[in-house]
Amino acid sequence: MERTLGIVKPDAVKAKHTGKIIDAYLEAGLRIVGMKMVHLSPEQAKGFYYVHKERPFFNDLVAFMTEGPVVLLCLEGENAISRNRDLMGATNPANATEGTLRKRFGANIERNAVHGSDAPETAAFEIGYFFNAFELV
Ligand code: IDP
Ligand code: MG
Repeated sequence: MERTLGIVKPDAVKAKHTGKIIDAYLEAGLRIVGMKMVHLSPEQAKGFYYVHKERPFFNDLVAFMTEGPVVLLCLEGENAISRNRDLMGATNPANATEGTLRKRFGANIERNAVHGSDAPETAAFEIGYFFNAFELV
């Protein structure tokens, strides 16, 4: 059993895709064990994406992730991390497989609708960054 962090990013929340994305997680057999809507501050977004702080797109990414509310989800299931990455599709929606969340709802390499942890270590960091033990059922 594994846990991963999913985020419905501000573009997808604004476009009213939250319900469809949550439905896709559930249909894929991922259980929701934590969920909340928040509007991230710049400091919170920078801390979450600190691994990318030297990347040229970092400031734009922080601006994007703070432009409106996001939905944070802790998802659980067997191989939840890689299964969620498969469900999401490639970072750039143009390269994403048909039917994936980023193909369905992403606009471009930045505004790509969803986040998903990419490894057990990052999942542990990301879940702990946003949820405390009492918020996970
Ligand atoms: P991932 O979300 O598929 O794991 P990462 O490389 O970890 O992709 O990048 C984190 C986020 O940063 C992406 O989801 C996307 O929103 C943004 N991003 C990644 N690469 C670029 C880029 O080349 N230009 C603009 N934004 C990018
Ligand atoms: Mg990543």
